[in-house]
Amino acid sequence: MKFICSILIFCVILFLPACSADEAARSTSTQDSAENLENNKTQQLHLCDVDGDGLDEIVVHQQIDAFGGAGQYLSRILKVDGEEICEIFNSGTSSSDGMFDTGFESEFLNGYKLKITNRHVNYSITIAISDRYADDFFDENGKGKRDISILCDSFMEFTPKDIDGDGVFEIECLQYVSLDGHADGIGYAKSALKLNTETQKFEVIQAEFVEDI
Ligand SMILES: [Ca+2]
Ligand SMILES: [Ca+2]
Repeated sequence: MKFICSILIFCVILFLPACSADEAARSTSTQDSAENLENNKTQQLHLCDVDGDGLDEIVVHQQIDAFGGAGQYLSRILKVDGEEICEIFNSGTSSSDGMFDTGFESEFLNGYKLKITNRHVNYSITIAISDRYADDFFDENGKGKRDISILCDSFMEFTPKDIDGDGVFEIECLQYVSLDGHADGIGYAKSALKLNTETQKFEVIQAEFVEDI
């Protein structure tokens, strides 16, 4: 399967225009395999420089399952080094629980409220939780009765963008957010990832929770 994916990636790359670091990311969406056509899954491919060496990396965003919240996705960044292809990011293996952790956390507040923060950046928002979830998560006085934190799904969007205009691309991400299961959706977590070239790890540099997109 990996071999087939590599062939597909390079076939698509062959038809992309030549590029330079100060252009917008070259992007394409493919639905060209029989399996993907059958399941209506989308693969997105972007070429852009995420590590600042002037050469493009390959950003691959694939839907791997249509079920569960907004679907399940795998996002990868590949670096071409001579004849070698090195994977420098994989959303499915970047943390111990098998999914990249963008650092969103939450706590219930009195009065049917939920406070959402982010470990990596100074961000906080307090939202009202609808009556729909009142009985499950709050007692009769509106006080949170369960010690849970929000669930952030895999990246439903994983899009390169040069946020600060320095020619090196960051990645804008979007995750479906729920309280205790996919049926308890409350909104979306937006974040931006940037490669730390010293640690060679991607770090969250922006974070925001939105109730609608
Ligand atoms: Ca590069
Ligand atoms: Ca940048």
